[in-house]
Amino acid sequence: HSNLWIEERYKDFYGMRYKVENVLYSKKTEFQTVDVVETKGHGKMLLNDGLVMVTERDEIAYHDMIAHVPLFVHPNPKNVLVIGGGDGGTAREVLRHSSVEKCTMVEIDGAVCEACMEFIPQTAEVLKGHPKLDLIIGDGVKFVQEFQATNEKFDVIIIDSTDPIGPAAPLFGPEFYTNVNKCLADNGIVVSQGESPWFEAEIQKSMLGVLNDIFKNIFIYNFSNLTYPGGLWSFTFATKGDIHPINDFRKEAVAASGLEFSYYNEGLHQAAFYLPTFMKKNL
Ligand code: AG3
Repeated sequence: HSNLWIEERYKDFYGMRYKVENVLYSKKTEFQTVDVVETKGHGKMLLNDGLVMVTERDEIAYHDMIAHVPLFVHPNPKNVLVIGGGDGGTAREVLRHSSVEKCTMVEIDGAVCEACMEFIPQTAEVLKGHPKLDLIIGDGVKFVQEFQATNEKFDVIIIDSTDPIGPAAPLFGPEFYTNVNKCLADNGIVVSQGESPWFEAEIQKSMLGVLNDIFKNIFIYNFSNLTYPGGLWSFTFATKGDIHPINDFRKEAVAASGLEFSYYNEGLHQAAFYLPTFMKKNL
């Protein structure tokens, strides 16, 4: 019997190992290596360049928190943009909101969508066709540059990226966020995958600095999952107008939506913004 394990190496000092039952997909694309494996304990798992992006067991924590936090703060989110998120999990959660009329998703690597549609329908079913989804395979950096020529604006923009190495690196810089800001409506919100507070304090500090120069209010919030290095992970939250993620949180809308969540709830939404002391230094 096979004794295959996969390991995500974090820098040169830490690794997380998973027993693999089956390798389902493996492809070297123009951007990265994309693998889908069936694990023994975490269900199907997507890795980009050997880094765990999604597992069936814990993806809900990430996708609930990246999508529902901004969507229950914005007063009336209708037009949403997702950059990255090729597995479909973020778009899936965005599209559960009845106020949302259109979700545009811009993923740079079509192979990620293709692999997930075939092997991880839990997140990617929505990509096979949803009347409100506009799936674009293309470069998000270019997209936000060019989109300004239209007179459309987004209410919420979600940056569901990989780590700031490889194809996602520009998604952490000032030029990108200047363009994101121009694509937002007046009361718009941008939420971004914000890396590990334990291991990447410097990256978080630099992200918050970039956002602070461009947006009105900036915050960082946490959630925990099973598979990202260190378990505790962050999202940044930045607003174009004067919106506050707790004071303007539409609490009543959570129950009124009739949606059921297995991770997200009213209490967690608020608690997520209360930070460990060492993180406050970066704000
Ligand atoms: N986005 C990737 C989060 C970063 C994971 N980093 C790591 N494993 N080193 C996840 C995409 C989910 N839609």
